[in-house]
Amino acid sequence: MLMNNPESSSAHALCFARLFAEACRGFAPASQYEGGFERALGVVWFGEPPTDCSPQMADVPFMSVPMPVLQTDRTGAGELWLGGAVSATKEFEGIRYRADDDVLFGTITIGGKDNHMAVDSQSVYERMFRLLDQAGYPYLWRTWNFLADIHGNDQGLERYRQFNVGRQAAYDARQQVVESSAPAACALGMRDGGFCVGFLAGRVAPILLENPRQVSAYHYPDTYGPRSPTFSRATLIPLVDAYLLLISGTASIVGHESRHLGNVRAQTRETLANISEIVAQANDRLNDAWANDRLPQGPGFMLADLQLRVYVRRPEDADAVRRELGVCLGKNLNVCFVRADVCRQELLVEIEASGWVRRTHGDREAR
Ligand code: 3EB
Repeated sequence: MLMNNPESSSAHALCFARLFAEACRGFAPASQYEGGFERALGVVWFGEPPTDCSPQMADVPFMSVPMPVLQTDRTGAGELWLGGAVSATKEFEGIRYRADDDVLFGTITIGGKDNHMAVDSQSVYERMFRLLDQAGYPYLWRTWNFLADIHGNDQGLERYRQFNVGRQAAYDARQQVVESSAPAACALGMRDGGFCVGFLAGRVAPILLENPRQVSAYHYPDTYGPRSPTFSRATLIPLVDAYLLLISGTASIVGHESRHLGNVRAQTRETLANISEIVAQANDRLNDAWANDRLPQGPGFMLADLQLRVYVRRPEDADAVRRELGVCLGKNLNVCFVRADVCRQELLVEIEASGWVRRTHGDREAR
């Protein structure tokens, strides 16, 4: 199995490793992981599912998203989230999940294209909140939302907008203040399947980040739908020995308006400008955190070091996006391309990113 994240060897912190299809035939040997698959919390997977899973791996909560992976050398790709002392897989109202002392990963797939999207999304989010409250991981850090036929009409409203109606209703029912609880997220359309959601939740509150270049999504005007999307631009999570940065799906939106219609290269550059701003916001908060920990200012997040996933609407645009990324960030990128429908029709590309910095650096005793 291929892993190209050096952090994945760290024994206790939550981390993830990139998985590739050719390495995942068999999805083992576990010996290639320190601690093997006992540490596996779950998998987020795109493209053709791996064949011949080892029994150990087959039990891991596995979110299989039927979106084509746009790489010539592989038919499937994803990431494996690793925790510390991870529980056996459990089930709660259709959600399969695993947890360790700090974090819970869960995934659920329901419905089909003909279901009412608002009902499905409210149901999934309510189940998720019930699980988080009962299991004691009250803070939602990240959600991945994938829905079939995202632009389709559902009782007079686009399915993505119905999805937002249902998601907001679940937040209303939980009496949560969206501004202080919305997770990092992405929401994309696929050709097949129903509605699948994956999520990470934890015992510590994430630091929620917004982007000054963009109106917060939960404050979008109602021209984008009767209820706003419920997500933050990023979450920064203080783990025991690292800060984890989870950047939401980010697109060519400035203020609340889509920019560079029809121009995928310009959309890519605008998206990178948005992500850069979010990274700068994260580094500001990191500096506050180092000061709090009485540590010298440590290294910050760097865009070119993050793990990226790029969703493109038209497969033929992937090369142009790859070129733009190369120009802006260099050639040594950790990036995976997936074909998907971005939630506004005019958007051609959306990029999400994640990364870590160590929480302790220099003298570990200096606390
Ligand atoms: C945007 O900025 C682009 O509905 O959860 C990005 C990330 C987008 C998450 C969501 C939507 C969502 O509005 C779309």
